[in-house]
Amino acid sequence: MNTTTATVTAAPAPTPAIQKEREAFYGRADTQSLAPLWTRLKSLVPAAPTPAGVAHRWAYAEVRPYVLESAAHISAAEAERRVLILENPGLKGSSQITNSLYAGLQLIMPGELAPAHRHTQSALRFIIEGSGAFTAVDGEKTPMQPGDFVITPSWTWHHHAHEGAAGTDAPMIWLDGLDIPIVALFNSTFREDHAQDAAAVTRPVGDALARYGSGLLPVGYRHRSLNSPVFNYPWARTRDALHALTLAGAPDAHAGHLMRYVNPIDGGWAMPTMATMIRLLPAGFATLPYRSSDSMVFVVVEGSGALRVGEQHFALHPHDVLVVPGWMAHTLHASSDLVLFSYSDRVAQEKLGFFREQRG
Ligand code: GTQ
Repeated sequence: MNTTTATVTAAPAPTPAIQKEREAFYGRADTQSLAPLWTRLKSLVPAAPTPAGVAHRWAYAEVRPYVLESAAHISAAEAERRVLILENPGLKGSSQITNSLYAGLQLIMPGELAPAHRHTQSALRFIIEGSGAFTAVDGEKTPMQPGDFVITPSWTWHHHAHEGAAGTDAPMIWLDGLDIPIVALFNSTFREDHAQDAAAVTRPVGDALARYGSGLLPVGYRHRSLNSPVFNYPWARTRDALHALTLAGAPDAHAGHLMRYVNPIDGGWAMPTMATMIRLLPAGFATLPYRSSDSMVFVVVEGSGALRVGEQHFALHPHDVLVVPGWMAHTLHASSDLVLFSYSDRVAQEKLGFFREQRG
């Protein structure tokens, strides 16, 4: 029904003659690179987010063989980064998992090195399986262990290597999350290859965690990065914190026991463009519906259960990766204690003032 007020009256539909004149005008305006807003206003400025991409699950049991097979086709050195991109089936050809973010599964085999480079995109790593590999970021090596959340800040040199012996040690697989589409939106992409395969390592292993991630800070320390100075949040600590929470009280009805990875300098998010969180849903717990304006990527860390997005139902098993487009209400159900890592562009939306969420 059309709304009629003192100032807003529904316009009568244009006659074919008027419509023809308008089309002719649009054609002439186009020669001056001009276009009418009024034919596009509702789609340019919709009442609520229009779905970008689809909800989807990459079942780890199904995609793992492909990730491993990639090693038969190309080395980490030749590929530079041997990654299978998790491309949203609703965003084919975009290399995007959401409207604003990228995801991929990276594989490094024992003895391999992925050479040092740097770029303006920020990367997060969530370690899925394996042992014996490290990433070196801005002069510090950190071993990667399943469940660790690792940050590669914008424009920091980084390389990855597996120190295990070929044939005896396990391959290492992790999820890469990058803000490639955000940086592309601003067309501010820069990259540089390091002169050496491995950039210089100047600090001992564990240095950043000891200095900045122990509830302490060096006196007089001046922080100069937009990222947390802690660049590996080890799973052992995260798991202990989550399980302590289960003893302390009831989970949030819409989210479970939900925690965010924090920058110890200012209490903000750990990264400037990607918000990272971890949650635990106790066995038998089901959340009430929740939606937010950020499209979310989930990784199942432990346990099993289900994710419902509208009419869609996805069973959840360890290491599955899922995407929920923004503003789609969803619920989670835990069959066993269920731990989920997630990342989204929420931190960027909050800074720019348009993040929204709705419970129920
Ligand atoms: O490890 O530096 O998945 O530069 C995509 C681009 C990983 C990386 C990706 C990258 C990297």
